[in-house]
Amino acid sequence: MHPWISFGYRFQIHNKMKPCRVAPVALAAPALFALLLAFAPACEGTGKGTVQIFVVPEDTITQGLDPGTDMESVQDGWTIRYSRFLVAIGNFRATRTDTQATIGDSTVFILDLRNAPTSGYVTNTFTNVDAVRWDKFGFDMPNAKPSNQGLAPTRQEDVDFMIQNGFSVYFEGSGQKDDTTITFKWGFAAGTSFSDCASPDGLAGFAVPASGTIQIKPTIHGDHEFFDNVTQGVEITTRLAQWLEICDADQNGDLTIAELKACDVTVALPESPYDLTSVRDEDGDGLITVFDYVVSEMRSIGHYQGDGDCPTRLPLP
Ligand SMILES: [Ca+2]
Ligand SMILES: [Ca+2]
Repeated sequence: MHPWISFGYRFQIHNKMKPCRVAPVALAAPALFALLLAFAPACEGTGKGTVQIFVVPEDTITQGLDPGTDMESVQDGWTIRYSRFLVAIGNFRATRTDTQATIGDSTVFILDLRNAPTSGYVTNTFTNVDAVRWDKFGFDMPNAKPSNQGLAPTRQEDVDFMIQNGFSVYFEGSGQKDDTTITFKWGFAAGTSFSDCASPDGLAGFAVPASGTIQIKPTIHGDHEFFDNVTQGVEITTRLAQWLEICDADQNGDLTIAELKACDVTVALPESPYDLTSVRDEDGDGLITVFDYVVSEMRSIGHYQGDGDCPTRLPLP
């Protein structure tokens, strides 16, 4: 094979995402070699770009869930609203499998998602990043620790509250149906890492555009404790909230963690429609209760680019 043709062949192979369309016959003319180099920066994989991380709350957190019959609604008539929703999130990281190169920042933030800026919290900006597909992306939602940082408009007292309690997630809100209102204030140490994130169209990680910026949006969902199973991948589920009233054993209109731990799943979350296959005994009391169910759901609230999933989840301290 002519050396220039050979070069052209390899050049194309190494730019799998968007091969440079230079015909081998052109490469056979050494006079055009400089021309080829001039075009090379236009091919993906040869430039540099910027990656911005935005932490975004799903609108179930900011606006709540409404009752109704469509897919996203609460099917059994309950209206859910949050008044406070705090998370620990960070250690954003990406790897390209082909070279094992990595980018990332281990900083963990405490964020008030109920009062998040309209476009989310910009937590990180990585510059001078190879303009290729970084196919492995992940992040952590660990139990809050003293080294964690707040970001405005998150209040320092909310940061301190999360750190003092070691929560990964904390929320306050209510469920309302007809004349019944059930309030709740729950924190969980449900530290979890989320990896192998893919966007809703199934593409792994993200592609950095040469001389451009890609916006990465880890998205926190606010409806998982009302699912009828612990989903992985596409969220095929029905949203139900009657268990809020069933578990309020003393019927005082406030559902406590203690009541969740005492709430029998066979009564509150009966088979058909509930599938508790993935629920673990999170508090180690030897029983599967509604508390275990809610904690298991809290280990699945980290998503990617809206409804994209991060199917590899592992417990974190
Ligand atoms: Ca109660
Ligand atoms: Ca348990």
